[in-house]
Amino acid sequence: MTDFAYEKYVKTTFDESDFGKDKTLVMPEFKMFYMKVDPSEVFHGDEPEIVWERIFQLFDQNQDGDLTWTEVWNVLYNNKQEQAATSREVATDELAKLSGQERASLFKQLNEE
Ligand SMILES: [Ca+2]
Ligand SMILES: [Ca+2]
Repeated sequence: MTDFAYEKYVKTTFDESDFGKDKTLVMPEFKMFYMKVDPSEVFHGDEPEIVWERIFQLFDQNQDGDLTWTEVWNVLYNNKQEQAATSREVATDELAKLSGQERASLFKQLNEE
């Protein structure tokens, strides 16, 4: 997904999860939201409350108990950048292990696709 498509997806999900339509997410709304956009895809809603509270606090930068779009997007967008950087590093490490000939044939394959 491009950054723009991802932002659009997250924003739509944010609006859909905002049942009170007050432009912020409180805990039950946040749970719905986070299960859909969580990049690690490990949350199913049955996690202990303390786990959710930790995540919620991470997002709630001004600690006022609800999450604005800006707060949510700041955290998610930074996570996504970090993940992209990590996968780039892994790919670079893998490339470094290849011999010159393997690398040449890999690039040949990539160019043919
Ligand atoms: Ca709301
Ligand atoms: Ca807040």
